[in-house]
Amino acid sequence: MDPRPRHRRVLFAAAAAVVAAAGAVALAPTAEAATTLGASAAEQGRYFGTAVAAYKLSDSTYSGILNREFNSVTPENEMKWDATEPTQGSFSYGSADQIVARAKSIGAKVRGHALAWHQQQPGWAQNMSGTALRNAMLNHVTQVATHYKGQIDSWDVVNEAFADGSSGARRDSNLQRTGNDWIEAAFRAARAADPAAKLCYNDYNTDGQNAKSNAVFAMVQDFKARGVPIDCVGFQSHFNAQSPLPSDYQANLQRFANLGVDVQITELDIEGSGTAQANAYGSAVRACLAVTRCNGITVWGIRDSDSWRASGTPLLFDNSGNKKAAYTAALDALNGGSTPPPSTATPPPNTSTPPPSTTTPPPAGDGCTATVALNQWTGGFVATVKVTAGAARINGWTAGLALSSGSSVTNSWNAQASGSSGAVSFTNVAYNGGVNAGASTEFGFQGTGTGPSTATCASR
Ligand code: G2I
Repeated sequence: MDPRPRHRRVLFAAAAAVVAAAGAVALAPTAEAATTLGASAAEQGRYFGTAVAAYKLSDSTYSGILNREFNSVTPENEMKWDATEPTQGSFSYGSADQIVARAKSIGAKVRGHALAWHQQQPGWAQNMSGTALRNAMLNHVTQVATHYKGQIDSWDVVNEAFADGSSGARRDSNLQRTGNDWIEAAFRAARAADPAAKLCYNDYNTDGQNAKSNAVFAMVQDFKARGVPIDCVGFQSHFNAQSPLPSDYQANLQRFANLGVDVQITELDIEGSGTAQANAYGSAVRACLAVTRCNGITVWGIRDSDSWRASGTPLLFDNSGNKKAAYTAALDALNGGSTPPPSTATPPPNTSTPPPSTTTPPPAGDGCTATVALNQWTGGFVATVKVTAGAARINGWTAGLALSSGSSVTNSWNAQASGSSGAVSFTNVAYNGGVNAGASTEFGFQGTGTGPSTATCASR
């Protein structure tokens, strides 16, 4: 059953067709479960985005994942003050324009980041103060927002303007020293320049309720009361052992939404690995989905190696661009599926079935083999199936698996499922049918009951 209103389904299908026509992604093979983060978020009326670095767009692994998975992008550094106005009054948009062009070509939204911030200011601004700095900042906001007028979904107008800790005070900075009203002045200038963009205040350590988020809350409440134009609040959500996903994350997003602004998760990354990391990603995604005004989620980079905290492996793809357990958990949460229980209940042991150590040559006519890595817990499982071509390239494949009685498939990705219980088969989708000799591709599925540990493979 599809709970979405018909117009939404039609819109989504049309959007997906445009993207597919651009050669970027394949259509979701099943109506129930989309197979990419962006498509799945779109089915929920939301976006799933990533920070993008312009210089990496020529990296084919990076670009391939970007084009396939995401329907929103945030330039990681390219729209910051030092990048866009390196010399006062002289603007440089080359790298940022490249990212905006890519976003357009894949049908993705753009989050603008960031117009006014105490960091990454050009040297000339760092040395300014008082009225001269205030005017320079307002001119910067006006010029950049005008350049991108009509192309930005949401702007981080002001970034990180509050102090950490218990003071609830504004952060001291050259901008703050131009007068406490610098934030609202920046928002007014941005609204005048691009009335269609949503205007956000963005910060970190505001993800749960604390002195800092209380101070931001009071500012937003005051802005709404006085008619200062503000439309959204961004929660960066950089999590690690010192700063874990707060238990009141959803409640905190909701209390801001209740002020009449949208909320967005803007720079999500969660240090860790394996099940613990996957569970945290699942929780973060579900928190957003539970808040009607949570428009979307942006992760702060694609592969672990792209992260500003690379050593903490905080992202959804590993250094080679493979999907991590965290990816599956995020996608599963977007699809509304059940997530494996936390490891405390039944330790989902690392029961990956190792691929057979002796490779028997595939029988004639069957130019592929399939192996299953199974993550089984009480009552459910996730199976990741690796399809490997034999001595010749194959142009399509079907993997067959036998489910035990009472077990069934609830959701699959990167393949078209046929049947959900007993003998089930999975056929390639448009983008992963061709596999070169000796090379592999992976698909996966989730189910209830007990998962299979072997698979057969037939090629075309
Ligand atoms: O620090 C993490 C994020 C916190 N919230 C605001 C975000 O804008 C911020 O992003 C990071 C970027 O991920 C880094 O890539 O902001 C850093 C700067 O504050 C960025 O680092 C800078 C390096 O410091 C520069 O040395 C380098 O030239 O990246 C620049 C471009 O690669």
